[in-house]
Amino acid sequence: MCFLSGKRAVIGDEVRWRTAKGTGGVLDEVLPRHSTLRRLDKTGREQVLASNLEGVVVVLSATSPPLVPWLMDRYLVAAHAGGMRVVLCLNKVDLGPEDNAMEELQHRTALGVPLLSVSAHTGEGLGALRQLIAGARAPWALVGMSGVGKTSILAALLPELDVGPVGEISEYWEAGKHTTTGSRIFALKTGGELADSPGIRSFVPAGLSHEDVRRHFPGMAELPCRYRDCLHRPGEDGCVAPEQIAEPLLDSYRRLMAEVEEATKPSYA
Ligand SMILES: Nc1nc2c(ncn2[C@@H]2O[C@H](COP(=O)(O)OP(=O)(O)O)[C@@H](O)[C@H]2O)c(=O)[nH]1
Ligand SMILES: [Mg+2]
Ligand SMILES: [Zn+2]
Repeated sequence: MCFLSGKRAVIGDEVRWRTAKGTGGVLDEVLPRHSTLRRLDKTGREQVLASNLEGVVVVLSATSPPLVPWLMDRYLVAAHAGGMRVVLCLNKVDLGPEDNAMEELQHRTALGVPLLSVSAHTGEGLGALRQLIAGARAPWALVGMSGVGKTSILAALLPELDVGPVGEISEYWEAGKHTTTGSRIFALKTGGELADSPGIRSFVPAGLSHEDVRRHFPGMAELPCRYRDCLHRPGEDGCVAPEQIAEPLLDSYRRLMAEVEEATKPSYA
């Protein structure tokens, strides 16, 4: 692990570094990030979770653990706002469908959000995930709650236990390689690169404006409300969101919008 004046390189970062006696190396510079996934940490400070990814695979399970709709929506908005693609990935389909979860997912797929259904245990659907990853120019990362099966999916995609790490930099002053801390990026034999990530319980996207939320939340940008910049908040004049957006999706949107409003409120301290 390398440190740069207290600032950590995150998964996907491209860095300049040099070898140093007694340590793994010294990190000189984190190169500009093409895309980022950012959230607020527990203390309210902005934290970059990953950078330079093609996208995130939001791993979900319908039961054990149950689907948490608002969490996947936050990943969707944060990743899109940060310049990344998003694919929802319902794992554990071998356990059978669960009506509530399927309905929640359908609200989103109907608005164009891509969904893969897989089972890390039976291998069902993993071909489509391999294909997605093989076709990308940058790594994808598995994100989502603890227990949904991220590590199981990674292991299923690496049956040969090919842990050929992309994150280890082998040449002095070599720039443009991916480095990781804790998590690593794995090269798949079938092409492309994939990283695991630790599960997180809450996700408050960082650095978002109201407009970012409106623009990147599924279905909200295109609504024909009376005012073109309508934020679809409760009681908004001439807002058609309640008629056109499924209630649970609108609730999730409004909850995120309210949180962003709270986070971006000017303080007069
Ligand atoms: N039935 C079923 N269980 C799964 C599947 N994938 C993972 N699990 C189980 O879910 C639990 C959590 O898996 P893990 O990969 O550690 O989840 P992570 O916390 O997201 O990395 C483990 O008990 C796995 O055996 C699946 O496709 N089907
Ligand atoms: Mg895990
Ligand atoms: Zn509206």
